[in-house]
Amino acid sequence: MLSREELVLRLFEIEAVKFGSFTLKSGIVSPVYVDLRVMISYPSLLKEVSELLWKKAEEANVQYKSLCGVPYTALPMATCISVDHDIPMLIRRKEAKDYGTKKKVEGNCEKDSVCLIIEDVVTTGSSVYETAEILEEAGVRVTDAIVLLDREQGGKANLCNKNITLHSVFTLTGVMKILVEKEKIKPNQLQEVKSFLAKNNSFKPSTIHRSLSFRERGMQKQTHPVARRLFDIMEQKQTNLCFSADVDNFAELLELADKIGQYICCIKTHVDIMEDFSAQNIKSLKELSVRHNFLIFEDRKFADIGNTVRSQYTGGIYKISDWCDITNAHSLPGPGIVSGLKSSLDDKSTRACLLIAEMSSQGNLADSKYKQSTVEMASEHGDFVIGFICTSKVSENPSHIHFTPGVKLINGVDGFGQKYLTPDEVIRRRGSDVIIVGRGITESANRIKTAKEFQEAGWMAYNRR
Ligand code: 5BU
Repeated sequence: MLSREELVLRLFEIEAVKFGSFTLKSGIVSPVYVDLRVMISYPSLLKEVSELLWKKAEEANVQYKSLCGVPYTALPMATCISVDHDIPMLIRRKEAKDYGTKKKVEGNCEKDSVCLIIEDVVTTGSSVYETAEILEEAGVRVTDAIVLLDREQGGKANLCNKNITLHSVFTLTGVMKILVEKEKIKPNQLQEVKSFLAKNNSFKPSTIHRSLSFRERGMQKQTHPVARRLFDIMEQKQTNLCFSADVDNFAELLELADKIGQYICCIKTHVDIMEDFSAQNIKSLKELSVRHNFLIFEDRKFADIGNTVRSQYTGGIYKISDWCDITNAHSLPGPGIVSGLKSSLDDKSTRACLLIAEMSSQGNLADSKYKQSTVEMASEHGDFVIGFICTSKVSENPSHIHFTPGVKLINGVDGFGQKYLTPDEVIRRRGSDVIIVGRGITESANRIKTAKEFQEAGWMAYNRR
């Protein structure tokens, strides 16, 4: 086995770590360049590195059943560990197969078993997190990741925010210190890299808003009045449960709203599935929302050009904008959809919108770039957009509220690909704010008791995070 110093010198020799002036994809000029892909041309070094990664997991006493390398550079490293130590491996596909099973993960995903992620270099931690999300969708849990080189640009803190502990064999400055000692680079190069890293850190301390209470988030200056009302209701009634009242008649909907109103902060409707829509029925729902203090959210999922959604929001037989506090829209058509919706409102302080950043259904097409663009769109329309439909927290802005559908008391999938997660997973682990529950309540033999159970589970998860 090579010593740590010898290994660093080898990495320097094969130019896996280079110093100078490099223009990165982002346009930023960096004094350091790391590319561990070259290692596959040096099998004995690859074996040494893999052994070090495995040892790191041993030292940290990580308990795991399988391992998975982040594609592509860490794949051969994970394979070496798997073969040398007889540990089952999983492979994350970069693209889901478009034929056959559409699997995103290959290998035996034993439900709820822990999978250890192996990575070559971590900068922001996003590749590790993306891999963890896909593994978790496949049913395994991720608690830890081992990386050969931490570039110290916020990845560890970002992953910690997502409840993943990152263990690194080397840090970039640690590698450089060895190279300075061995007189391969000059001390001023180390200083230069240090100040580059400090300036280019992806961890924003604002992320501490995870621990801000709903009340505090309601009090932020930029929080929209509708979001403020919702945060207030949540704290007052101690509930982050939004009931998805997917029934087809108002007698049932009004009865449910009356019976479980005390446990919810919001009721979600699909007005176009009601058999008996009428202004009078909507008036009755409004009255119940005042009596029990909850908001009304029409899950209309607008998806057209601005001019059309404007008419769909205000006109037709439903006149949605007359009665719903919150509605939602796809970001797919671009910002015109938001401008169109809000242009119809005389008073923007009483109506608000959630943008759909991702859906709860399997195989939905929202990738991380789509999510990111949706968050940017929301930020440009803070006078109307108050948050997102998503499966985990997407925005660091404490004024934004995250709503997550696909919630039941146990994980699972329905017959049409709706994926269910538990309140604890959604609120505590994934950092969302509000659980949306439909059939978890409507299909229960005792709907009132079950609604209370969801309210308690959602609130407990909020208090635990
Ligand atoms: P369920 O019975 O708890 O599966 O109902 C979930 C509700 O949330 C249902 O009304 C859906 O139309 C709605 N929904 C969803 O499930 N997933 C999404 O991504 C969005 C809405 Br957007």
